[in-house]
Amino acid sequence: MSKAVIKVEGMSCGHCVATVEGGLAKINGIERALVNLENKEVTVEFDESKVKIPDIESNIEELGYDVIK
Ligand SMILES: [Cu+2]
Repeated sequence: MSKAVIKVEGMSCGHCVATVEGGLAKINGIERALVNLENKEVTVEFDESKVKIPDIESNIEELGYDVIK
C-alpha cells in the first residue's frame, strides 16, 4: 500500500471534506482518503498497481477542487 499527501486548494467546510473523501473512496485501488482542512491536504492510501497519483489528482479536480503541484 502506498501513501501520498496531496495539496488541495478550495476545500472549506465539512461538505467539501465529505465530497473529497467520499469521491476518492469510490475509486478502485484507493484504500483510504483523509482530508485535513487546516493544512489543505488530502492523505491517500492506495494500491499503486491499481491507481496512480495523477489519476487521483485528476479525480480531485473533477470533484471541483484545485490540486497544488
Ligand atoms: Cu465546503
